[in-house]
Amino acid sequence: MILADTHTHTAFSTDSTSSPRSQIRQAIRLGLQDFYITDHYDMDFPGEEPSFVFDIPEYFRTLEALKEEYRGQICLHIGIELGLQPHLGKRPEELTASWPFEFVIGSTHVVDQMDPYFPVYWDGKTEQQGLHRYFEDMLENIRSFDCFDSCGHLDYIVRYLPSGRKVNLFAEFGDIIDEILRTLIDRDIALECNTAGFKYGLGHPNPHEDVLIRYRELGGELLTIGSDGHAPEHLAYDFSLLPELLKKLGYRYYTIYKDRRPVFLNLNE
Ligand code: HSO
Ligand code: ZN
Ligand code: ZN
Ligand code: ZN
Repeated sequence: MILADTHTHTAFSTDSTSSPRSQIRQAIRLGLQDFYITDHYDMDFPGEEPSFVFDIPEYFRTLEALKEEYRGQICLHIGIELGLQPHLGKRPEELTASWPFEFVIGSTHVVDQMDPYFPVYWDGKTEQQGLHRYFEDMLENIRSFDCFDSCGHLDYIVRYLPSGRKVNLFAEFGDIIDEILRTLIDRDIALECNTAGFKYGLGHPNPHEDVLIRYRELGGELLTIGSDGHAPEHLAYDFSLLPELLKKLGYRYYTIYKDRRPVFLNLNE
């Protein structure tokens, strides 16, 4: 079984109401050994009020106390899902250099001041243009930021296509996806397998199996696994499917991070 969930949220995230304690207790019930809370921190998230940011000192105070309280039952890791946008400059790196995060996910949520989660992102562009624009910014983020360990949900945007159609990523965007994967490999950044794709009814994790296969073919070896669960019932979502699926796609190991360094776990255990 998969023994770690490396991508989860609590009420420190604008879009979750789950207390950290309720998430940790569920993770223990599920039998996880390592559990990562990675709340959203998107600098300059669009909107009137600041959102998708949290009080960092309070986050560490709360989670460090819980880490101690549950020591021996589960290994809690204090992580962050950092939203990247090209114009943020040095700010993300300054943040990760200033605080002892144990694991940092770098995600592209906002492109041209819009999150594709909101329908307005799609106004005035074709789906093809909206998808391509998203991958362009992701590539720029991966090239320019040196502050994260794993690339979150590479095809996040396919969850929110207005038509709900299935996209053949390699037929339509193969060149840019290859460039994203090669850049991750060159920079020793992991690729995330995010099982929220199953929760969204896509029938595949994010990214799609084709991307996971291609990453292996190109020599990629760092694969992190996360549910992106915002509530207890979504933790370790469909993790039971993963050992067989990932072995079929050419993987023997998955990766967790301890103090920002990769540790390999066997998919057969
Ligand atoms: N970034 C979220 C999706 C969302 N965007 C909610 C705005 N609200 C995915 O966890
Ligand atoms: Zn979220
Ligand atoms: Zn995300
Ligand atoms: Zn997330």
